[in-house]
Amino acid sequence: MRLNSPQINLITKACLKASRSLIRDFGEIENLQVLAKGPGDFVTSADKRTEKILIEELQKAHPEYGIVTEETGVINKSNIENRWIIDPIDGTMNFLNGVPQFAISIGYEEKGEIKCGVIFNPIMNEMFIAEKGNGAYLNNSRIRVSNKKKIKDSLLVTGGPKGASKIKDKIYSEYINVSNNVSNIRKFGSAALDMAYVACGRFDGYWQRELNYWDIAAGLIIVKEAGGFADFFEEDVNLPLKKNILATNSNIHKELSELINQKTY
Ligand code: 2AM
Ligand code: CA
Repeated sequence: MRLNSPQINLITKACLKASRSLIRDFGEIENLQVLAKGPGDFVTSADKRTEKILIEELQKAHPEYGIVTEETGVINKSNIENRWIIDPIDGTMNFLNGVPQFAISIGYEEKGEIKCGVIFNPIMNEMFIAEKGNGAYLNNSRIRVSNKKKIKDSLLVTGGPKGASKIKDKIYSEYINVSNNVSNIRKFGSAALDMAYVACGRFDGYWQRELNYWDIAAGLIIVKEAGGFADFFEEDVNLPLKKNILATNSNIHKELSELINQKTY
């Protein structure tokens, strides 16, 4: 592997350290204390413990960096030049149900641009890594998006709507519209892994509305460095923190974008 920025080394070390307790927690899932955070959204003690370890490890090297996390919120708010964007467990619902489809996701952002990212599924021992200009990797192997040319032959992945969504009908009709034009669609429950799977060609494309930045920050650079496209679509001025994301191989991007933008609802 030829990725060697100090930030990548820091993130991968932090992920490996945090994953030890995460793997233990996953093994004892039934004993975990579960708190309700809201409809369709849960937080576990494992989530908090994982995040604490990640923050401690990253802060050892750069106490001055800004940090945006799912559980703690924003640390060092004034530093917007260098920021870690952290999701300690993406795919919390899977984790809680004993489904091994979840990941730690960490992106490093410099002057508003994601420079590198890591998505680590500790159960499958799959670490997806990318650094701007240096390609994307799964463990030690270079990865690329699929070469599927036609959207009608494509296998896509999506997610949502979340329990509290106010646009459920819109999301369902969009799903129907897309599914009528592709080979099939999966719903795996981790935005970070959905993007990582597009990056390594397991899926040809992914779209989802109403995500948070930490769900997809690392995925953005991993898909792009794997030769794919990743964009936000339909930014909502009333919900500036929510992201609608579209990530595909290099062939079907325009077609999927058009399908999503067709107003059938
Ligand atoms: P999480 O597991 O960290 O909560 C599942 O479709 C994807 O949507 C996961 O990446 C999940 O992240 C995210 N998700 C679940 N509930 C959400 C919410 N209320 N707001 C934004 N994203 C959510
Ligand atoms: Ca998440």
